[in-house]
Amino acid sequence: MSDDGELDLNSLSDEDLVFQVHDDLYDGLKEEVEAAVHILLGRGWAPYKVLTEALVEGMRIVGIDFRDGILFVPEVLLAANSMKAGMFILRPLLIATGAPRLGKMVIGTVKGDIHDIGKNLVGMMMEGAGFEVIDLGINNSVEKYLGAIEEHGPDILGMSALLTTTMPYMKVVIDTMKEKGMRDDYVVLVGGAPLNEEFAKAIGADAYCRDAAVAVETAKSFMARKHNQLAKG
Ligand code: B1M
Repeated sequence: MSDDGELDLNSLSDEDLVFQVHDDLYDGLKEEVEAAVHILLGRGWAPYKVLTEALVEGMRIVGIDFRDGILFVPEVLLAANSMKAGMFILRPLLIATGAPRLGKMVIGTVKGDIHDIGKNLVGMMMEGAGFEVIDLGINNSVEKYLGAIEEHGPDILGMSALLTTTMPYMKVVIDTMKEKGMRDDYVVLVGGAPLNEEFAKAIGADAYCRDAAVAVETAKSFMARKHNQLAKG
């Protein structure tokens, strides 16, 4: 504690500071979260470690209490804003890898769904891995996805859904792609907390991605396959 009774984040051990970030995220204390992210980076933590151990884990705890009716939408919004502020600091660090361009991805959250933290994280990690990412934001209709595909000609279409009520919309998009005879021209990756592999298979996606790291690995392996096929002619 400092003289004025405020907690001095710098005085905490790494472990305590990470717990403090979880608490501050929970309480929606954006400036404290930002300060702790800077401190951890200053102590030599890799950006990805800060992201996963401090921010993503903090949001996981928020999610449990939201589910159990201990936290409500206004509090979760504050937590989400704090998370985004932390991610904003990490973004350039996660992206600045100088990796060669591996491919292009269009990504967006499906219609009716405004959750974007996970989708943003996937976008960041994909950029960091060398993909060009076109982020359509939230609440995307099938027309919006198809328009973006036409405009940008990506290798991969990524869709995110966090609600059991919105995840079926992914099938609407994939079915429309099939109807238009364009499904096989793109790799379709899907993700979001309520999904699983079975669901991805059932709707005709190419793969389910449990988290951002898996999304990157899956995208890379699909791109490698594509290049091998092209090389074979
Ligand atoms: Co919402 N919410 N929420 N919420 N919210 C959940 C999803 C919920 C599980 C909470 C709960 O009850 N435990 C629940 C859904 C229940 C269900 O459908 N079965 C829920 C609900 C009910 C709601 C509302 C309906 C609440 C209400 O209004 N009564 C409402 C819906 C609004 C709408 O969308 N129409 C709502 C609103 C909100 C807020 C606005 C307050 C806020 C969103 C703020 C924002 O995103 N800007 C919010 C939040 C923050 C959450 C929780 C707490 C956290 C989500 C999050 O950001 N996680 C969430 C609880 C939970 O998920 N446990 C919850 C952190 C993020 C890093 O993880 O998003 O899973 P995640 O992303 C991961 C992977 O899933 C994967 O990689 C990411 C990174 O590793 N991934 C992909 C995600 N997308 C991918 C796409 C890919 C690949 C991988 O493409 C290739």
